[in-house]
Amino acid sequence: MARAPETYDAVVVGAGFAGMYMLHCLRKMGFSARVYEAGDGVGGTWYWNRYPGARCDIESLQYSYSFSEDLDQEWTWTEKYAPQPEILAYANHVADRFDLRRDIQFETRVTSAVYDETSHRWRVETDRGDIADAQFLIMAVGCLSAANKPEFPGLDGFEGEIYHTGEWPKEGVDFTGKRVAVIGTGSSAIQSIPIIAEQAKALTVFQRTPNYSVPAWNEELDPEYVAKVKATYPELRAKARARPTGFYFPFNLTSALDATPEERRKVYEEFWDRGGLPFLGAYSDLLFDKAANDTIADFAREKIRAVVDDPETADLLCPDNVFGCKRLCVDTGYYQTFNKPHVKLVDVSKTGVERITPHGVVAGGEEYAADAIVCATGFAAMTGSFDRIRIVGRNGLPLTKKWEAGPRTYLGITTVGFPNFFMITGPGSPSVLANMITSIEQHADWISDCLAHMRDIGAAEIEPTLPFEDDWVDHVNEVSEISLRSTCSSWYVGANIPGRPRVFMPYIGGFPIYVQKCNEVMEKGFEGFEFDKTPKRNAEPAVRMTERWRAELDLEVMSPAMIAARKVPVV
Ligand code: N01
Repeated sequence: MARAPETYDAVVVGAGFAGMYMLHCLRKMGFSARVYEAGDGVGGTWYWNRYPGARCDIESLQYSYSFSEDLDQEWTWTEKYAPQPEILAYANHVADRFDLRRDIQFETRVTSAVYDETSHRWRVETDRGDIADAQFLIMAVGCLSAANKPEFPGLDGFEGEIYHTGEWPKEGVDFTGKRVAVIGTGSSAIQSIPIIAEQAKALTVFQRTPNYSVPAWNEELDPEYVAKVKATYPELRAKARARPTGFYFPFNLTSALDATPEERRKVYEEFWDRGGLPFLGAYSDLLFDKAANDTIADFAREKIRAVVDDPETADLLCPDNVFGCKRLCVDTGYYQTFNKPHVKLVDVSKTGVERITPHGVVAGGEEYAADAIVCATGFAAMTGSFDRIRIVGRNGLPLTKKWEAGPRTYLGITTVGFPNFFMITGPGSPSVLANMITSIEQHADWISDCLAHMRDIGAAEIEPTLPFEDDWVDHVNEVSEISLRSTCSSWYVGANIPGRPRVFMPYIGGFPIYVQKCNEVMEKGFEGFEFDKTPKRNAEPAVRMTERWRAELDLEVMSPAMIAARKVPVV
């Protein structure tokens, strides 16, 4: 007998940092909710990516929730960049602290969600046979969650073990005494390779495109420093929200081209010594002016050559594309690893990985023996997790069909044809170009106020309108074109996966500018949306959860970018 549907105000898909906070907000606003999560625990990205060396690359004191001052005070990070187990422990602490688990159903994957135009509700089905009937469907599926597993010929016949960094076994993997092949040299590879090399008997790294990486200089946090931050945490959080990247770091407002070579070297050395992503703050025009970018790229290549002993290997490790165009990597001992006698780099830029044999990997006509293969091959970014679910909107339109030429959204939160459907950090929002946790909180707060507004005015349905969506998509594209980041083959544009449309997916206009836009849309009674198919009901809403996002823009930091981007603020 078919199960009767369970009825909720909202179904949330995913119990990562987005799903957890969304659930907290929904409860706070008095909505009933069910969260479905494929894993057997909370944490999302930090649940799945358990590969050796996984850690955040935004300082933990900022890469954490900011919605609860009590939480900020009671949790203590131990390292500048927390390792994955500590971040997962934090996620579990939050789940317990806010009693979230009772509304989360684990080990359950949502398979289908179909909108019923008559009832204005979503019918959601799972791989466990659940059927849920909900007014709102909120996708908290993450931007980098659907693993990209290239179908290398012969992979099925491999007699050793095969792993993907994004689906790492819970019990861990011991590579001691093994010959390991790592395919890929993105952030996951760059973090894991030094640790795998410590265990493995032999390590062969297959590189299609080299990446720039800056040292993390990770360290244990000094308790005095932590106490100092905690004493003024709200101020730090406010400063972070006002920054284009949603986190705070020192930023040099001058142009790289106005400095002499000697001055530049001094500045680059100073920012290199700080390490990590803030290295990109060395000058204001690095991501807008190719000549400025060449100066930082030269400096980074020099650093690689200074570390790597074998000149041929060093050459292969030196990228020749725009610095920071692909997501910048942050490492601990990555380049040094290639000086170890049992570590070998194989260039597959021309031939690709040709095939897998039962005992190894073939590239350039040569077989490299391996007992284990680690695919550090990334994700079907931004839209991959949506594609895995059969999502059907108005008039039977599947989301995959609507997005077949690339995702189209209004604000990266909603999309025409899919009423009562919300995305947290969806394509067309800052998401991966800003502090993800900050981006998540801003979206969940905005969605909460939107839903509460609908309850206030008695609306059953909300949907964006086409002209506003088209304008937003045009704006997202236009802004991306003035940043050098749109110029290379990265996962930002879907170029890592054959056959995907090439569209710059995240919004690069800067986090505060984006937040300001979301605030304005809301203040104008949710401009660009229709409630129950009539724009007349767009009354001024009450500001509840979004109050804290009404931050002043950090114009000092924005202005150089504005100039560089012809009056459009980009970082
Ligand atoms: O994935 P990636 P990732 N044959 O797509 C290669 C975040 N993150 O998991 O560049 C051979 O960056 C591919 O080559 P190419 C962060 O935002 C953060 O490492 O496409 N190689 C590339 O080298 C990051 O950017 C942290 O030519 C193939 C690699 O595999 C994002 O997640 C840590 C191939 C994939 O790199 C994704 O990172 C980890 C093929 N068929 C991740 N297919 C932090 O530090 C792909 N490759 C917080």
